[in-house]
Amino acid sequence: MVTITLVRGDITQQSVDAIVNAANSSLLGGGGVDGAIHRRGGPAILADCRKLRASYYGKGLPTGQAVATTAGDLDARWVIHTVGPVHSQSLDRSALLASCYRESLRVADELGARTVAFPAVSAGVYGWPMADAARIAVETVRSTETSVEEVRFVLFDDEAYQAFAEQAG
Ligand code: AR6
Repeated sequence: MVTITLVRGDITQQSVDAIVNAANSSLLGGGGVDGAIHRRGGPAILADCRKLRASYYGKGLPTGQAVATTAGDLDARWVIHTVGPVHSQSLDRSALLASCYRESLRVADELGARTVAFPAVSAGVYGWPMADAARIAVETVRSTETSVEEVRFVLFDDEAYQAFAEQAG
């Protein structure tokens, strides 16, 4: 069974097989985790993303899916880009958020990654309430069959860390 660990910190500083990026469907970068990963990982990541756009994902990577690129200068072998749903008050998009974790683990399995770091997908710019984002993240990882040995949630601030600690504890 997968071991869940929690770290307070910056996901770009993690030493793991794969770092998951909370991307947008353009795959061409943005703010938050996405901006930090491209900044620290260097231009090789964007070059791979552009190739993916030109080949498989001309219309962008759909919400809830995941795809891997090089990790460039990061201390990891791959970045797995996933597109979280924007939170909605009127629509329940939690299945799409769960899909981000499941699909990222599926891609990690295909790659042979054993350690994977995740941010709190959708819980920043995309507005997902942190407690609910943490519940979906932990429940989905626990209920997904995977060869990944460690899932490390890397939480940027106290609120995020506490929310994940309540779920994973
Ligand atoms: N390490 C770990 N967590 C971080 C880091 C970091 N370096 N930086 C921010 N966080 P967000 P989203 C936390 O907005 O909500 C981008 O522009 C942050 O505090 O990065 O899925 C993309 O291009 C929050 O708890 O991702 C998309 O357009 C969590 O990571 C859009 O934002 C996720 O925040 C995606 O929005």
